Amino acid sequence: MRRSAVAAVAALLVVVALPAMATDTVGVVDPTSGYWTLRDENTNTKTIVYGNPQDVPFTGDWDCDGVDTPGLYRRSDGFAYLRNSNTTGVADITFLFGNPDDLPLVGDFDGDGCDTLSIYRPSESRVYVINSLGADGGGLGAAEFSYVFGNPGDVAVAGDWDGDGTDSAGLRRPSDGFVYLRNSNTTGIADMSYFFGDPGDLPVAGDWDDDGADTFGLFRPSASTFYLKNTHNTGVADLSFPLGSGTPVSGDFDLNLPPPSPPLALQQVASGFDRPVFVTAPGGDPRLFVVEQTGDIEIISGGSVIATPFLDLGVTSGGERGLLGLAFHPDYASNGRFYVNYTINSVSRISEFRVSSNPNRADPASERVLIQVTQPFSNHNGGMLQFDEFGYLVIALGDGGSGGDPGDRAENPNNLLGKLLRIDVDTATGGRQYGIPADNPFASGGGAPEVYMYGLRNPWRFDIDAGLVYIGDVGQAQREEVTILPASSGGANLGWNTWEGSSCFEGPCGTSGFVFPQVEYTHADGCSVTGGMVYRGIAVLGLGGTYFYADFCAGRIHSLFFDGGIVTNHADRSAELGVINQLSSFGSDSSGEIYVTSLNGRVYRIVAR
Ligand SMILES: [Ca+2]
Ligand SMILES: [Ca+2]
Ligand SMILES: [Ca+2]
Ligand SMILES: [Ca+2]
Repeated sequence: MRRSAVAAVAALLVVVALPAMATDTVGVVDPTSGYWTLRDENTNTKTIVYGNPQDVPFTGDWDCDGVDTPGLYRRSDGFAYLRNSNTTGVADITFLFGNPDDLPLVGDFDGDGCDTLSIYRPSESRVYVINSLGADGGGLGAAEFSYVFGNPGDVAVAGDWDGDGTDSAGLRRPSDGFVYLRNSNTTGIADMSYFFGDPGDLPVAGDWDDDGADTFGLFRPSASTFYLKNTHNTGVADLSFPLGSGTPVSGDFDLNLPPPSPPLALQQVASGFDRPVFVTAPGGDPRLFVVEQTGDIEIISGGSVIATPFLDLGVTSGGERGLLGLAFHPDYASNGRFYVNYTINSVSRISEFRVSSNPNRADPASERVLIQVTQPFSNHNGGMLQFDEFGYLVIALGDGGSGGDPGDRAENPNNLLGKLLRIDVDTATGGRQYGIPADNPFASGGGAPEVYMYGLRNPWRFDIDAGLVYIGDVGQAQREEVTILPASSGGANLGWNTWEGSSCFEGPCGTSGFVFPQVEYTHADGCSVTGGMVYRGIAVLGLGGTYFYADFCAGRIHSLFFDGGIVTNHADRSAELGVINQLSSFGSDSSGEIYVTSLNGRVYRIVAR
């Protein structure tokens, strides 16, 4: 948002190339969760967690290094909390701030290249300029001077409207949708004013086009959309884009993100399936196996569907019941064994089958039931199956259903419901049809030995990739979530039904001992998360390591990158991939290419545009 005085002078004098001045971008802060989603010049985003619910967020360059970072004003204790890096963490500087009703006004009012935290006091329509930060642990210094600008109800932001290297106040007047800008920090009328946006829009300021002068932008909460303008006059925005929901912030965040994803498209592979819920393939096998909720596994081979199903399994189907998951043994090519997760009558069954002498037909009589769990209600049956990097089968089971987990099964480590389980299908020990991996968290007591992770509501889909587990857990009525955690964190408690995402569901809601999601969204943006997969194919250059997920109701596919514990490049891909009706699942073939299934019978593949 700010530009140093040195750079401003240099721009006038120097004819050789200047160092590139970074363009300002925007972010949104979710007031209920403290998640900050910051966007870079390439439209990639990074999510960090900072602050408490209801903190007033802002950004500024507190340490004069050219990078804007978060700050918070916490009304409950009157303190400002400033942080010097765009990462999850605690404040670097903390001091008491103003009066309870004061609003933070961040800017470089003396042109020294450092932002400070000044005050706009709405009750007086007065700007109090303070050109130094409060000492850590102390109070904010006295105002150096103040000036009157605006009317009661105006919302103030600071910016360098005339590009002279010094910030001054700008106002957005919600009552009439006008912007009022002042170029000097003195009492007086606006130097410029113009109409921009709708009454409820929230202002940000920044140098969006890198010309050295700040201009206004607006965030429209009703549309979760930014409208950025490069000139000080009435007219349409130069740039608009959606970016989550919450409170807008702006600045040069220098996020250093991975390169943007290549543009994608969705290509239909086949249609006419009966409620397809998954696709997968054995390692090295060119065929694609399509799981139908109604009990068949179909094969797409050489571009066409083989007439007779691979397996026609008797299941109890409908709603959230049926044939829900399929995983081929890592040694399928030699042992012909595969595993299914399905419901029949009122039980969930994890069973092994074998292929017959015909490679396109399973032997329906080969079933070996490994696990059978009674389902107290028809919904929340989980469904996913996947072998991990150690050759153990990981199994998703929901909390048993109804609403709110009435039996508190998910948090009970002795109950198999509301869990990821992890078993060894190649051995049979302790009177079971399978073995227990020695490093399972409760292998030697404290809970059921099969339990791998718990506190899950309905983990319909997960993916294990490169030492990480990506779990999409379907929420109750408020929040959908994706949690990404190391595969080595067996015993992790994902919170349900104490927490629904980062929202307290059944208190007391302490935070200790719980793992919280990296991604969550409310039912304003969907109804049921469809956990996805990490791209490991070769057909789309530059897409490797990208995780895709979606929402069943919204039909929008999102992608993100997870590295070093941080979510970046989190993006809504619906402009490229469209909106997919009843998006039931993601899946992959043996080459790592990613597919999408819809209950309407179609199977799509994600391809380069
Ligand atoms: Ca800085
Ligand atoms: Ca300054
Ligand atoms: Ca100025
Ligand atoms: Ca500009």
